Amino acid sequence: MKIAIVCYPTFGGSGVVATELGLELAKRNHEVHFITYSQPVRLALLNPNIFYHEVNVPEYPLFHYQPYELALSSKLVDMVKLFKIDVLHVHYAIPHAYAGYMAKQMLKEQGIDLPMITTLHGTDITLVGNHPNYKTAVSFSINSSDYVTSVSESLKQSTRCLFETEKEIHVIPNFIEVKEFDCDDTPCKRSAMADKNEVIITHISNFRKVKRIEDVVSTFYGIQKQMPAKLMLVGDGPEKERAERQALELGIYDKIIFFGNSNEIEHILSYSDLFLLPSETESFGLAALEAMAMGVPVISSNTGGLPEVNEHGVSGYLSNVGDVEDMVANALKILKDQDTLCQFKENARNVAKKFSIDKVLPLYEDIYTAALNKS
Ligand code: GMT
Repeated sequence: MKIAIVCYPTFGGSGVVATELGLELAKRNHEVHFITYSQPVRLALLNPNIFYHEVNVPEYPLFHYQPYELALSSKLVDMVKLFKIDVLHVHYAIPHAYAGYMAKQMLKEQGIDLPMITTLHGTDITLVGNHPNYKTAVSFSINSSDYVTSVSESLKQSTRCLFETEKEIHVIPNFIEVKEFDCDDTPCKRSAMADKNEVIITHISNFRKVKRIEDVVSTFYGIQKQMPAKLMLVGDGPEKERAERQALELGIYDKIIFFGNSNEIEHILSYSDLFLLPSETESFGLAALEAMAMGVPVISSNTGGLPEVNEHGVSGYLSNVGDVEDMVANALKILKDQDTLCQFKENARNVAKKFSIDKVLPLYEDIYTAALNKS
């Protein structure tokens, strides 16, 4: 099948899912065309089944806002015709589903029926898409898609609550490749990050308000009062400076390593003991799944789709949003002795296996086939 994928090319979860999906589809002999404004960060173009087409938006001084959707929909029409694309898969409703719909309409005029699948990822529904200024267009885009998928049951329910749509929504969770790994094999040494007696706590995100970075730092503060510990903060975003200030105020700055954006996620996770994800809302929590796949138990909030990923008392623990005291207590329950920690690490990996790419990818292939047969 020839599949066009539209996504954000950045470090965000939706872009990562779209890129990993495309790479895996290419391995299974599908021809995959990424269409976006820059090369996705995790995209390696070494596979002959992978293509990348850049959307250029010419700057014109008349425009206060440059019309990306217009350039994207034009590019889609051109690429679909040139490469005889079978299906279009857009990730993140805004503005991709809207631009995809316009491309579909233009192609229809030329006698081409292009089925469009829209995958809802989270903030396109719960935060941004729900804003009154976007809501009408997002509702329209969802209803105009041939198939709609969401990354969790929770996001499906939120979409039903927040938008006027009777559209069937297929839940296809985030996925992961659970690899065999050996901590000792990693080139990046644990000893460079922490002393032998220190536990390593990790958080990875885009440091937006929704991630509640203040709770990450406060939870770590509580843990390190009870046992020697280091905190690794990976990623970049608007809340990072505030986290630095908080760490200084609490007197724990020297116990925190700020990494910034990194392509070494697996290495960092391979020597982590615990992962923190206390988000305000989280449609799925891909970062938690990535941690679990590397055998890292998760302390998270119980919001959105997180309970579908992090099994309470098995792969980690869930707490109410903002309940730092409970998160500290739960973290200490896991870290209290080596046997308990090892058990949670093993459990985390086993739970992650439920989301293995081999199980999830066929669900997308089925949707593509159904969409193609319908058109
Ligand atoms: O919140 C992020 O980390 C980025 C965001 C995105 O849109 O790229 O992630 C969303 O999509 C991910 C992939 O489906 C989900 O795993 C994240 O839970 C979701 N983020 C939120 O709902 C806040």
